[in-house]
Amino acid sequence: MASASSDQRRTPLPPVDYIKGVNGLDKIVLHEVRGSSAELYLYGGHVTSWKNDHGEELLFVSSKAQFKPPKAIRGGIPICFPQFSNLGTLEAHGFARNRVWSIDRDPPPPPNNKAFVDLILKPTEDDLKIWPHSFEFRLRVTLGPGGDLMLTSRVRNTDTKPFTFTFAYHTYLSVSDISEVRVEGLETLDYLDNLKNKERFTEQGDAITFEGELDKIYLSTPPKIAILDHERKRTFVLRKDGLPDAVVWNPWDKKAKSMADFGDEEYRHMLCVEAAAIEKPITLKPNEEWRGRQELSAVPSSYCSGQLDPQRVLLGT
Ligand code: TA6
Repeated sequence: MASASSDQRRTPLPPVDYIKGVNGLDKIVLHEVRGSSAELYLYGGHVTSWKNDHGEELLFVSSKAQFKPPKAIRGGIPICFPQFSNLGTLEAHGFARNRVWSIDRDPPPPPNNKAFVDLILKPTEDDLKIWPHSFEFRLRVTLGPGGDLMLTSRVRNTDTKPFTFTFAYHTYLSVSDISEVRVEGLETLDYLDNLKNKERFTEQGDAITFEGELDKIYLSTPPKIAILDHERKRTFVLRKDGLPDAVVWNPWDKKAKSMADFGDEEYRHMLCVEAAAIEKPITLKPNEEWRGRQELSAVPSSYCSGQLDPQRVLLGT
């Protein structure tokens, strides 16, 4: 049998595929030439997969995720807008993650040599009944040449009056085992503890490790946070802009068992680190636009009994 020509072997995948995903939901796949990929659903504007050039999945999606409106997909990167909260009259964490977004066929200037897609969300008549503010939300998902995953949200006030919102990229990272994980970059910061009635505390002076349920909103955090997975010798670096806060959440065993769309033991293999704007809600005047960006990269870390210098990771040196 004739072997594929070298050209055929090297024929690159189209950078963007439009296919059907779970339950026939519309899904977009971004490919990067060295083999990295990302996937997102129009439902929720929801990134559900980010793989490195070895095809390793870097995000966590629960095996019990329902992929069925109106329930948000459990895992990946849910978009929390127009509120980050389980309180109030809106659905928990707002309604953006429970709506079908459309593809922006006339995107602003594309990023050079990167695979990307632009999605757009505008409120329906029903949405305006529960949140009476007209807006245009453009989400750009980009896969960079090094496999970095970037999400850029632009929210424009298209109404005649100001509105205020809070926001988070509710990112679920895949980890070997939560006991192997530490988070650098949030030391000594103030945080609101969701497990203690959102009371304000100050974090201790060294890395965050995990021995039980943790649900904290860190305030005015640095633009870079490192999540180190000792077992996999992998460090996630989260860079953010326009998002001063960061939520860190692991449900642990009891809360895991209380979630129907989350496996009882899955808490061991995930950690949420969420670039957010919560403490100081964002107010937009008519026609004003806000931009919130997060970039995720996964780097090999020779993190073994302190060999990795977290400061070097955070400072990017
Ligand atoms: O980001 C942490 C958090 O606010 C937790 O309190 C927990 O409720 C989690 O979000 C999941 O929320 P969800 O609405 O997606 O079940």
